[in-house]
Amino acid sequence: MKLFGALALTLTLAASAQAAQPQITVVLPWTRPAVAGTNGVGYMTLNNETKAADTLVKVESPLAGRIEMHSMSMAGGVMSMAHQDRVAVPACGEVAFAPGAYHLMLIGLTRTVKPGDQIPATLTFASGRKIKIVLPALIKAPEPLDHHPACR
Ligand SMILES: [Cu+2]
Repeated sequence: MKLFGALALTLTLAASAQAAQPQITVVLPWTRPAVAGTNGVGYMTLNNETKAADTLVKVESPLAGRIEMHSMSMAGGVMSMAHQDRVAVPACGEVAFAPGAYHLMLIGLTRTVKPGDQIPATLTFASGRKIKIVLPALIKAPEPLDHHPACR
């Protein structure tokens, strides 16, 4: 009886530790409608609730030939995009992929993306962490959430 109790308690603790595991969460992923063969864009915010920095190294989707990470900057009144191999996600911090900033370029859409469509993608981090996301196609940027993830 006593043994069973201890075992049940251990399992319960293990389950709650699993649920409370700090992680990187992806907030408000979205894309814009675009025609097949052209390039789409992707936006999201990465929230790192962990005390370990990580780095986004790859983004893939079955609906795009490839996905590049781009930064955007203004120099002498000219907006330019630069390809980034890696995007750092600081410990206890966040990185926004948003219009006018970092963004995902979905190079060579394999089909037309209409408003309301859902584009699946997989994020791979330097740590080996993989996160599957779905980017809904929206005509207008969503209202940003007031999110303040706890860092543990
Ligand atoms: Cu770009």
